Amino acid sequence: MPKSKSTNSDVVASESVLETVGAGGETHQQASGGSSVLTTDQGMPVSDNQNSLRVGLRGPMAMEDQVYREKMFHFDHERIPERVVHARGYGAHGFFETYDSLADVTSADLFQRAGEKTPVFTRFSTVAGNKGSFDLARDVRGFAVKFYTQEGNWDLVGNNIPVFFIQDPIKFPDLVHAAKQEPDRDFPQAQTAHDNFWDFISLMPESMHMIMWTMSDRAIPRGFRFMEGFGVHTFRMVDAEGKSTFVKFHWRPKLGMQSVVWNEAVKINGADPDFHRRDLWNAISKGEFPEWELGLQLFDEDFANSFAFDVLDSTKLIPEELVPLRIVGRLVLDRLPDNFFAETEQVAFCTQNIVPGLDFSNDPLLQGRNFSYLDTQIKRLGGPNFTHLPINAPKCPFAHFQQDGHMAYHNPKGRVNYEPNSWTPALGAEPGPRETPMGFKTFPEDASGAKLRIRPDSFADHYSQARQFYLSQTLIEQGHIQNALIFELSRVERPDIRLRIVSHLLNIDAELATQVASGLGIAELPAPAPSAVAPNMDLPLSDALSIQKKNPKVLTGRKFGIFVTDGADASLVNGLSAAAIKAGAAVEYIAPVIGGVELSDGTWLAAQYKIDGGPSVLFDFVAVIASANGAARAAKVPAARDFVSDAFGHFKFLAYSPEVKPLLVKAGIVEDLDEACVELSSAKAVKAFVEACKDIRHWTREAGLMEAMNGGTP
Ligand code: HDE
Repeated sequence: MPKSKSTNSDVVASESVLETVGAGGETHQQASGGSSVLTTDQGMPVSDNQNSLRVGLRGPMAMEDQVYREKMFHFDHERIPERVVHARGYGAHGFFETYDSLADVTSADLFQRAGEKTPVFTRFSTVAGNKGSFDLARDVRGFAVKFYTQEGNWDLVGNNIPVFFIQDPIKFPDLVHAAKQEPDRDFPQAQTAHDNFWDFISLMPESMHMIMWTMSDRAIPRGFRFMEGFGVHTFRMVDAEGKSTFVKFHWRPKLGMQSVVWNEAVKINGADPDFHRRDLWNAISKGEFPEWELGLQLFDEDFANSFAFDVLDSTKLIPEELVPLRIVGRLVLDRLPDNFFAETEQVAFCTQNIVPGLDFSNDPLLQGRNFSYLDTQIKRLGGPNFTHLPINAPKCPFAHFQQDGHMAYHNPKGRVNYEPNSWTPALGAEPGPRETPMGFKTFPEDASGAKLRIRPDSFADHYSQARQFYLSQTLIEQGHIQNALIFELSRVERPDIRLRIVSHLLNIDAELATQVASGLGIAELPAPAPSAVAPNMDLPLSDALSIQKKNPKVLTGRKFGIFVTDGADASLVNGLSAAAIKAGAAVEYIAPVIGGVELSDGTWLAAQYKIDGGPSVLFDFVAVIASANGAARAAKVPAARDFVSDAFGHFKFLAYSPEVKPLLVKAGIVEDLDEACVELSSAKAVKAFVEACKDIRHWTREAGLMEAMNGGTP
């Protein structure tokens, strides 16, 4: 049966919009703005966006259909290459506010005036996974900040871990190849638990310090808002007189650090693969702007020479106890991008982007990065003009003679495109910009020596700081590192690789190596790996390296999940919710059906989640408040049972109304309930429960569990 031709009368030309297009030189108004007329890229109004042009009712398509061809051509080219590493990321705009003038150490314009606000764009990322991977991979997180200063863009392209895997940039492609999917099978995605990664690591002892960090809870953060950030390398600050001071950059989250536990991470990835980006989006949308303070470790050449490790070696850090942080300002993220692709995807961070008053050090990784980032942006963004994109363009005045290339958006005006030149307005042309003595000057460091492919002896100690990090953790955190290593290595097929890793662990801590070996069923410990220099077994411990020791004990930014059923005690629900909100937390409700529930006093409570879609892994603390009937029914529902048993298994604080006991019985936890599982029998109990939640997790429960499993040491 021939089909009848449908017409499109939905899109009606609006004259007022047509007038706007073309006004003020704006020729690219998008059709997305309210009632605009839909046009082609060329600005031609489109009469039918539902049907392509055909010959007759059932005949072939006419290739003449330029509207179809343009639309499909554009669609076919929508993707740009994703980043080789850090492909999955999420960004936000904000500002950096300088607390006090830093003129004593740097002439950098953004640090001169107390209260000065510099606009920034920040992008957080995972490293190994592809763009569509999940957020809670065990991985390093990128923490890249573009400061749009009055003297040009400064990109501080850091991570949430202060050290790195390798010492020489020539190893970076090998590291990344080994970490990403194996090339024949293209899996596993976004995880290092596979042979190639651990094979490479086992042959690169310099990575051992970083491995301690990536196996720690730092690699499974609760959200971007709960992470520290680090510039990693030693940089220089240079003052107006040309005096140089070495500097390491640290970001400190106002909410404190928090991580999830591994089993939780695995489940979050299923329940909400966008857990981190959603958290950032929600926080900024609600006006709860995430904030970090910038801390500097400042030191001079004398300190650098006296320090036991080379400050140019990115596998080492300087403990805060040795060089305390000078807090110099705050970063506030207060605006979401208008468009993910235009901003977050197209932002091009380059470590080479620094400003007068800052300089590089000779850290080989930093020097190597300075080539790689520019190079990668040309590939990703298709040419040298990526600074013409608004997200990458400086926000200060700029003038240069760069011209042409793909997509040149603002070539210099006028006759003169070279320098020096002798043009003047009297001769008929503007001479264009000139260099200034105030411009960027490289610190005139002495540099001489033979050209060598060599690693200095000062880079040779690969284990001492790994040991320092491991021993500085709480026993619980040490247990997490052991378990992470056991898990990762249990996914490695080749026993010789597992053994090689254990041989390195023996140089870090005998107990760590023994626990991991036993978790892997290795009956006989291998010999310790040969070590270029004997590790220092006595480095002082550093509390600053532990997440748990730094718990700020606040509920701000945390999320309470309250599972309610019809008939739930209204005063209990309202009292708990009010106490949690007063303490700074957000409250969300989970119910048997998404519509919500009728509470005991007849009021209606809307729910944000149906129980199957709102597992307890999405919340920091949980409560179940149910009627007797509701609890009995919930006890039959696997998702409701998981809600409480997972919360318990993830060492969360758990509160419940007295009627909920049958659910706890069915969930198999009733006999194990401890002081962090609180029956809400009174208003006092509610208050005490909310107060106790400030511990964030009840680690004692985990200690007991470990003791039961190990028959001794946690
Ligand atoms: Fe990167 N890194 N990296 N990296 N890196 C990239 O640049 C590279 C390193 C970091 O949100 C790439 O734009 C080399 C350390 C972040 O857009 C690439 C070496 C640190 C981001 C690249 C390193 C980082 C990147 C891929 C060893 C912490 C994401 C896409 C010498 C201090 C930035 C891109 C964003 C991205 C190269 C090591 C952080 C290929 C060669 C150390 C946060 O250029």
